[in-house]
Amino acid sequence: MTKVALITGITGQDGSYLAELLLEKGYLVHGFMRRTSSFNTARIDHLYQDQHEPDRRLFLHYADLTDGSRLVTLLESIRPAEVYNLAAQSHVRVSFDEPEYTGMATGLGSTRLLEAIRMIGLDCRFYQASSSEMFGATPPPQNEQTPFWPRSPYGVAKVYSHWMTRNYREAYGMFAVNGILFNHESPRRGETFVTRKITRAVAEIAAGKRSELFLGNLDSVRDWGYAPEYVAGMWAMLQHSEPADYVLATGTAYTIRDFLQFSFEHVGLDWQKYVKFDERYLRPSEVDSLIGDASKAASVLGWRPKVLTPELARIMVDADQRAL
Ligand code: NDP
Ligand code: GDR
Repeated sequence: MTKVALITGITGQDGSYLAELLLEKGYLVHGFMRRTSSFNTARIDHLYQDQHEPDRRLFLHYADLTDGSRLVTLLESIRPAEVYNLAAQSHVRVSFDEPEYTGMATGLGSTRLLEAIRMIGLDCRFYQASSSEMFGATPPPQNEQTPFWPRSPYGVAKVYSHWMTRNYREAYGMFAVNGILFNHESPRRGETFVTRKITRAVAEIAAGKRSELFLGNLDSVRDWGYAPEYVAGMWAMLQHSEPADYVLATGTAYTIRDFLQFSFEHVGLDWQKYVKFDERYLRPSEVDSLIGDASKAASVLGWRPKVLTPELARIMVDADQRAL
């Protein structure tokens, strides 16, 4: 029988790659998107099928994670076998400006979804997009046993969602899992995250269209992987016989300076000539170092990342040059 999946946050980076993967696997895919005054579907336009096509396999619905009754109504009618909760206010810096909204969407949004599933008695598997930001100030390497010490309203909201997901698993026997994903990027990464901000600037600087790039803290260490490989890991978590939480990461560590180096040297430029400091991009409390240990995902799911940060930077610069 054809499997039915639901993706919240289908218009985001991960949602778009996951929709592609599930369609390739033969699923019927339903996606929740927000109503916005201008189009927000650029990442999934290539998958879009007209409503009147007879064999349509992608269905989009307006829904906001802050609107619980809408989630109940839609889940009741779609009755998916797998629910991937990827929607969130996902920007760490912005979460300091909008802590309350971040709590409502990134935190309580997951509870609304879990509670909707429980209320209608839906038998489905649930994936929660947990984050390495939950580890915050706890030193690396971080794995499933590492204590959380979130350093932003975003990280705090994700910890809440993480524990609610575990609680629904323990309290109601739900197949609910947390994927604790370290940073993963791609040419579809939002333009205000540091990797994409850098690779877009590199493309523009190489084309002579600009001469400066303003950034904040260049010393933080991140474990950057390639988004399409990470959504395959999400799917694998929901196919396993037992629900459990998994870290996905490359296990490698680079600073923002390293990412600048990889990106600028790919077009033969010296980053130090173009990068300027702007304190507006600093965070009130920073996460200094995230380096993941994904050995559980490797041994249980057979998940192993192939693209590491230097190659990732080149993929993203190439894509931004083509887009320009
Ligand atoms: P994006 O920011 O690219 O996508 C977020 C998605 O959530 C978008 O579709 C957005 O819609 C939607 N959204 C935001 N607020 C709401 C809301 N109130 N109701 C409904 N939808 C909403 O994030 P990513 O794709 O990078 O990440 C996917 C998930 O994984 C997020 O939950 C993120 O926090 C988490 N995560 C990401 C990591 C990463 O490195 N990328 C690492 C670990 C966790 P719109 O397009 O309209 O803005
Ligand atoms: P992060 O990603 O906070 O790790 O969250 P981001 O790319 O925003 O920041 C990474 C590091 O770069 C430093 N930095 C800057 N960041 C941004 N955005 N803009 C700048 O100009 C800049 N200059 C320096 C930051 O201080 C930080 O140390 C991402 C999101 O996708 C989350 O949703 C996800 O959960 C985590 O990754 C894992």
